[in-house]
Amino acid sequence: MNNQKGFKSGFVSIIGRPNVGKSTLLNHVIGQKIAIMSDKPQTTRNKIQGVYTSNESQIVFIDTPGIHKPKHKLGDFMMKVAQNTLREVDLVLYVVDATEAFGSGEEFIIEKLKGTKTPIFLVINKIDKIQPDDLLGVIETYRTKLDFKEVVPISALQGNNVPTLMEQITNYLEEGPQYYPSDQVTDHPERFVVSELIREKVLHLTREEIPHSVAVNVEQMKKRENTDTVYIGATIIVERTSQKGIIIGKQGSMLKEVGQRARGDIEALLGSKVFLELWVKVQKDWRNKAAT
Ligand code: GDP
Ligand code: K
Ligand code: MG
Repeated sequence: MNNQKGFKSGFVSIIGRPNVGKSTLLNHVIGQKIAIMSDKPQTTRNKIQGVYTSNESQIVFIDTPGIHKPKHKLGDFMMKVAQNTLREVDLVLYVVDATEAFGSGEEFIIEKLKGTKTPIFLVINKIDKIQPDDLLGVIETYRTKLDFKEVVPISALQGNNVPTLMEQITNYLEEGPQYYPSDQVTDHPERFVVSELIREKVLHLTREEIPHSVAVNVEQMKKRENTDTVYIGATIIVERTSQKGIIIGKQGSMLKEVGQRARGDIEALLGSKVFLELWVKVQKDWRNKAAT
């Protein structure tokens, strides 16, 4: 973990209308530098979409649901949630589509943004689809609507200018701690659920032979570069060598079965393909040790 002087960290919210390229941007940023992302809705107010960690900084991307025009009552509520989130983050990336004419959807979001003191970057995406000359017009249109701290044209798809965007973001962050380990990208609840799913399979398949005290520690959970696969490495911790033998089974057959069943559930949980690697470790009295 990094707590060195000069290390910067902060929370950033990516907002914008559907299809402007928010997910593509996040995937591009996170895809190279860690991450697991789940599209599953979560009940927590501030869903972490991804964590970018470099030697100099850590940027935690926070989802901001409900920034669009509300269609019903829940929409009004979501709008409040969105505005609270915008207040709490350090920086807002407002992503727009360079190929789309400015319209009421953007007007609506800009009205909401006017109420926040958080610095806002205008990120003009899909510049690979327009002529350089046309970009100036797009910039001018938006500039007159709101005071953006930075205006950054990018192509999230091809990666053009994304490194510049990351630099600009880092410039706006304050010195701070590394909140999450470099290999971690989801918040704790998901890791916990994953470990519980594995534990459940162990207990179910081994019946009474393995006590409930068996523990599962998810060591790594990481999106593999340029794939949709999430790598998960986890250790099953037992107290006796005999228990280790049972969990591994004949020629590894039991562990294989545990892994296959757990993987199915985890894939459903995360909504992505999972490569699951399991180890079994004997650690005498781990419960007592853990308590001290
Ligand atoms: P979101 O709804 O804002 O998350 O948008 P997505 O990231 O899902 O992107 C919507 C569509 O726009 C997808 O088909 C993307 O491939 C496409 N897209 C996103 N960024 C770019 C870009 O920079 N250039 C081009 N040409 N297409 C893009
Ligand atoms: K969003
Ligand atoms: Mg999206």
